[in-house]
Amino acid sequence: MFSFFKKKDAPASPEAPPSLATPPSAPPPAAPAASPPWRDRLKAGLARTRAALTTPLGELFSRSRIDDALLEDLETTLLTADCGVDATHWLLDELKAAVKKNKLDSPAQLREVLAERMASLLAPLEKTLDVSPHKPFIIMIAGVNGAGKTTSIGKLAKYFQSQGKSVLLAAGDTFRAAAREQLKTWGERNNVSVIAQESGDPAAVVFDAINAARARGIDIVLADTAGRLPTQLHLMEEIAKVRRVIQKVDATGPHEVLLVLDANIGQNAVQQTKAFDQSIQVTGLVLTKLDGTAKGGVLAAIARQCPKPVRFIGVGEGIDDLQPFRAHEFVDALLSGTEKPENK
Ligand SMILES: Nc1nc2c(ncn2[C@@H]2O[C@H](COP(=O)(O)OP(=O)(O)OP(=O)(O)O)[C@@H](O)[C@H]2O)c(=O)[nH]1
Ligand SMILES: [Mg+2]
Repeated sequence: MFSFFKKKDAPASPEAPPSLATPPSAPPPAAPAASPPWRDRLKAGLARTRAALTTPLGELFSRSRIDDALLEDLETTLLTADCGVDATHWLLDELKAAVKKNKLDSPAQLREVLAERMASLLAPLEKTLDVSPHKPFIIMIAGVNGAGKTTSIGKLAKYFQSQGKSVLLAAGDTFRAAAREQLKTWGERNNVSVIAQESGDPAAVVFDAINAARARGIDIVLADTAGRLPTQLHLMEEIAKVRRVIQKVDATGPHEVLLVLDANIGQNAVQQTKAFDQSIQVTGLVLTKLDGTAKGGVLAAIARQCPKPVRFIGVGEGIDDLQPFRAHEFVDALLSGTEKPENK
């Protein structure tokens, strides 16, 4: 039914980021003729997280009463979904306080409180990216190898175009010719220009792209960069230089520094966010591959440990599988199906 579930042979999300010598990613797959509504795709995408959650949660919430055993099992479940120790304990403290204060005794009520507290935890991360203050609005994309940067740029180009904005792509991943080709393919699919150079310096490519965008009156520049690990200090210095060069061309830029995180990496997302933030001052996150993971709870860990606006979330490889993050919708999708069965 859903495009990304059909692709049984779709490249598996890497457990560990591949090295720079990783073979080029496959070209973007064709968009489905008619996609199911986003809400359905989000729910389907989060099915695995929910499965990790629902088996125990469904069971927990259909128990007859709230007791210590239930709260302990809930703690394990939240940790399994990668909420992290800090967020899990915060949530449990909140739940225990609500149980006491409101004299709750039914697990169904506990589910309601969990949904409500989870939503309030994630709500501060919901901040729409406003691209109107600058023209061109310069967005720099960073992240580890294979996180989904280039694919997200392809999806973002379509998204911004659908908002009536013109877009230009900068092929700042100059490590591999295939990376340039991958971006060009997305450019063709979206009918937008891609500024690339045969070889050389990513900062120079981005410099050219910003000037081209100015000359052409383009609204948004999306600058791709090569994947890198925060431990690769020379590469972190290189991306910091890209940032500095952008600032030289436009003293107000970059207007957004998006860190792309693969949801499969779970708790590592917290470390990556902190490390990239230190080098390039991250202003927003894109969380990809929520369809392939049992770890959607990582957003709760991010909310507690390194809060940054989650601008977009991705639940598939298709061009429409990326949307702005909405906390309530996310929590609904995460917990849907965990209601206490009617007849119990
Ligand atoms: N299932 C799924 N796959 C995704 C998602 N986003 C990206 N991918 C896939 O992840 C793989 C890597 O994506 P890329 O966009 O090439 O990642 P990248 O960060 O640009 O990789 P490098 O440039 O090599 O560092 C591709 O096969 C994408 O199709 C997503 O939300 N869900
Ligand atoms: Mg890439």
